[in-house]
Amino acid sequence: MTGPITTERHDDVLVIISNNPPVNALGAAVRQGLEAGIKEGLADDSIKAMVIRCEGRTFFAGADITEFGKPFVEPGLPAVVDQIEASTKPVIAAIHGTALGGGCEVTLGCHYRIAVPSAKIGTPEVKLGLLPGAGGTQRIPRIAGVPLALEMTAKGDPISAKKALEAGLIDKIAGEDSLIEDAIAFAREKAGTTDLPRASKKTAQADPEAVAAFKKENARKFRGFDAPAANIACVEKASDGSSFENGIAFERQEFMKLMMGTQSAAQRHIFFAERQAAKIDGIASDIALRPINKVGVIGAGTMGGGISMNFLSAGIPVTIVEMAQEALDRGAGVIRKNYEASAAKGRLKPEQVEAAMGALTPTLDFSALADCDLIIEAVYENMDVKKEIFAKLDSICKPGAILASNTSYLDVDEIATATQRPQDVVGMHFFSPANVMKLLEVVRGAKTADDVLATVMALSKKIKKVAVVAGVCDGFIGNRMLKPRQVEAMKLLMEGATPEQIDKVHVAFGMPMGPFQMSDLAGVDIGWHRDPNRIESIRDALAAEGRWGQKTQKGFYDYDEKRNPTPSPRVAEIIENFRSKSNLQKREISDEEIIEKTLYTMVNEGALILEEKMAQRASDIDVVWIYGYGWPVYRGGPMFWADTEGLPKIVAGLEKHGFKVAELLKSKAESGGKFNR
Ligand code: 3H9
Repeated sequence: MTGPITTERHDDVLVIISNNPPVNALGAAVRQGLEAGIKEGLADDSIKAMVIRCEGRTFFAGADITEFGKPFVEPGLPAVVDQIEASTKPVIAAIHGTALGGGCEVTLGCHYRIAVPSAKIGTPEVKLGLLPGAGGTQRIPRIAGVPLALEMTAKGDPISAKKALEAGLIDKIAGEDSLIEDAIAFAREKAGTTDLPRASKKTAQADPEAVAAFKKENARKFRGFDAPAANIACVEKASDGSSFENGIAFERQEFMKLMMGTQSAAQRHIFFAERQAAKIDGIASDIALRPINKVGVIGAGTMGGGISMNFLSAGIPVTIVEMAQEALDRGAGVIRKNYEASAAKGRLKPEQVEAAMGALTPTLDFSALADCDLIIEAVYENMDVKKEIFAKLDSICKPGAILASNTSYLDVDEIATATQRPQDVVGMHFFSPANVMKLLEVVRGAKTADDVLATVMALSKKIKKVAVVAGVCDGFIGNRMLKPRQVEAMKLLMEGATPEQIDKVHVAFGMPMGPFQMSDLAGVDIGWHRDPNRIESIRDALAAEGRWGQKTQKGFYDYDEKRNPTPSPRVAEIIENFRSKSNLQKREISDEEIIEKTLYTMVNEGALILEEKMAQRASDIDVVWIYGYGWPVYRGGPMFWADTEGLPKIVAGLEKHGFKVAELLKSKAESGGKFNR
């Protein structure tokens, strides 16, 4: 046999081996090979059982997503899974790494499953806006029951081998290093079995209460998404007394609906966009990286503390420096409290809390940073202060240490001028709360060395961040695009919209919150304290009255003790005052106008960012907005969304309101192009 599938005889056991790097995706050649492998095993009388296993780092990680949307090549995965299940000789799945999606479904077609202890099994299709479309929604509930099937399909998180064993999704745990031998021995044990267990022949018990509870519990998480409900419906179908064939027909119908929809296209776009973001144009992927074994953080405030936790959690020791003992103690105390809260929720073991805290060295002594490989400055946004710190770092830090600033908008090149080593300076813009938010904007200065950039990008994966390279410009990618949105939202207030109306439009769009809810959360007073006598805007007026947002229980909204917002009559008055002072007439503002002014302008700014090469690619901008600002993943990020809406429509909307349209956006709209291919 040629291609990614080969077979190997071990006396009476035929081992069917997939070798399709990097993740053994079930592309056409793999499916054809599997089909042929099973036929070979069945045709040979000396073969009594078969084992399916994979080479490389993982068992099949699912269907080949790159094939989606392309012409279909026989055989389909459902047919291959059915063929395996129908085999009259036992077929055993030997699982290592992650058996995901179609890979999990292949195992469910097998009569028996054996896995190493570190293996994970799951159906993450929902995260691609899909459902397991090769029988998974029908076989999982039949083997493991409705509640687990709901968890696995509609939420998509994989389960451990141990949990899979308990649930019957695997039959045996192999030795971590003896999977092949153990699987062959297991196959031999099962050779000759005539009544082979077949998942399709089992029945699943209906569990309407579990379904109702699951829907209620996850309503918030599933808001706006099509795929979770489709997964749930399929699992219900598997347990409502329908035949397996009818269940499969229903699964296929729902799968195709999702596959043709815009949500899955958006979610698949983000899957690849996230991986693409890790790649740096013009830098070889095998460039030698600088070792990062110890990290220094300057500033033990909210940002510094959160940043430190990322490294501590990844097992990298952190030295955290502050100016005053009290601030240092408070910062270290908050870190401990956060870890203990995670432990209380069962997410960490007490010994993990102690291990993380044991790797933290709080100090007032700047010179303790001398042996750090990476130092991240996380003090407040003031150029002079930052330059002073970088000059100090230049004199203390060892040669080759990477000097990073967590600035969210300041000029990294100017910061670098404070040192004699601008090639070692880079921006690392974490998002708050820095221990939770997945996005990291890595800011490439004019002189940042290639290996510095590559090291920081690789490190970000280690600390479980999704990193995007940004150029030096005001606000980089994310905050730069946020600005027109905020500016236009404020103008709309002046013209007659209310904060509630604007926020509602954004929430209905799928954002976790609207611009004014976000201001209240972040603090209406940000930037105002520098000049508290200034009352030039609605925002200033709110800040001057102590309406600083959620922290003072009033901002653009009034809040009760539980932080529930209600529209504020006082805010309406303040807006009215400003409106009359500006001689503006209040008018009706449509939801469509809100979208055009607040979201189309973001797309326009995104186009400028691309024109200026401040982002490497449009999909990077999408990643920033998904992971940094909660843009709904089912809309694929602002640039993907613009493509879906149609660029001529975006241009027309911008021109209607007199905005200057970015050249790139205009030319793409005229030529029928798109930001993302
Ligand atoms: C499905 O199965 C549908 C069926 O139910 C129904 C069919 C009818 N296809 O993530 P990594 C690439 S839907 C194609 O960096 P890791 C990935 O783009 C599928 N390519 O590695 C990257 O390429 P590059 C359900 C894929 O070690 C490279 O492999 N399954 C696929 O951090 C390495 O990936 C899933 O949703 C794929 N299925 O993580 C699982 N998967 O090097 C999706 C990966 O060019 N995959 N690639 O950038 C994953 O979750 C992770 O890749 C995995 C490994 C955990 C496996």
